[in-house]
Amino acid sequence: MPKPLRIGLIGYGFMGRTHSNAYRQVNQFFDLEYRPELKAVCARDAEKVKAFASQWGYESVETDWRKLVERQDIDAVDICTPNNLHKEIALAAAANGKMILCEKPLSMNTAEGEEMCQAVEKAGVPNTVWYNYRRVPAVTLAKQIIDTGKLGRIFHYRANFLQDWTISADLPQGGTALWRLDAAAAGSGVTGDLLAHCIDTAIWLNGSITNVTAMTETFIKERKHNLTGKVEKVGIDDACAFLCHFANGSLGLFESTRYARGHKALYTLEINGENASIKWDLHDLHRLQWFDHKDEGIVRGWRSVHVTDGDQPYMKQWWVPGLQIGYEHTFIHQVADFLQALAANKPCPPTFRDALETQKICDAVLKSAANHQWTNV
Ligand code: SOE
Repeated sequence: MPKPLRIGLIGYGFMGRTHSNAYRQVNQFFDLEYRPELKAVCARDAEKVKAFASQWGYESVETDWRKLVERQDIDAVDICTPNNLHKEIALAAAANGKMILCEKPLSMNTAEGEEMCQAVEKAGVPNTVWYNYRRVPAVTLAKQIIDTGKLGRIFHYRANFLQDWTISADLPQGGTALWRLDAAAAGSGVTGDLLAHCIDTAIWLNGSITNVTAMTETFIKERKHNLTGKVEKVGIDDACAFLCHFANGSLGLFESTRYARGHKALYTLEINGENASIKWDLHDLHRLQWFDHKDEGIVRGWRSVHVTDGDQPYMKQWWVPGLQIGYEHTFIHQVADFLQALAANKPCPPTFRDALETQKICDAVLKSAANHQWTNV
């Protein structure tokens, strides 16, 4: 019988749903020593949080997160709040000896992130940050291939994360769902929200980034604020692009925007090595595009590998070869990995310390954009 791991979830928006779904499904598909138990969910609106609890099967509700992190019947706190609450909650949770699963980005900035790392390290509590795209089977396979050295010397790393949902000037900022547009709640715009994903995957696949040069733009300068009712200056970056050097000598090119009309969530990455190249696209997430220069010349070309076989990452837990999984499964994989790491007394990457590296790069990007200068990470 798996041991229970009693979860206290804080925040029930989009991410609260993806995580709850993962906790509920993980033991149906993975053989694990632990089983998440949905103990409590917390949010300020009592009626809405009760409805969420009954929909997802949480045993109880709280409307004050401080109560939740102090509860003796909670083992792990899952932080799904806007970014400006991550630090305070993580510090309190660590002080109460709770394990922490924190939504990305880790924090509003590096200084906050450093405090969070110190808190979990001092308390000795297991911790992880939900950079879920690492756990798309095709992306994990890319990592395995790169680690064999098959690509040879790496020359280029390219990534995009394109959306179009904030183009309307009538869209307000702040409040439920729209806190991502409010700098006070989010810290930054696409840099912390979308490029952070690209950076996390990039440093995992291609190693550390040493310096950056960036530009940002805020296309809509003022929006009505949902909490104050007033028209206020927009403080987030609507778009951001940066160039960088990786420590392995390769060059990086990253772009993210919420103003790419027609693109809803197009995350793509490409790596060009001396011997081979890899491409991946979130809209076709099972496919890993692979070009191997060592192939016989007359048939050499891009191969489209459909990553669904039992010997490919995570897939033997699912259906039969050829059948697909989706976005929600990346969160299930993360919970499975967290529970396996817990049983083995090992860290589950990205830990807070790993995610701090992404935070440092985001800060360097924003600083470079403000100063118009190359900036060291
Ligand atoms: C923003 O629209 C968003 O939901 C991000 O917050 C997520 O991290 C990303 O995976 C999809 O887009």
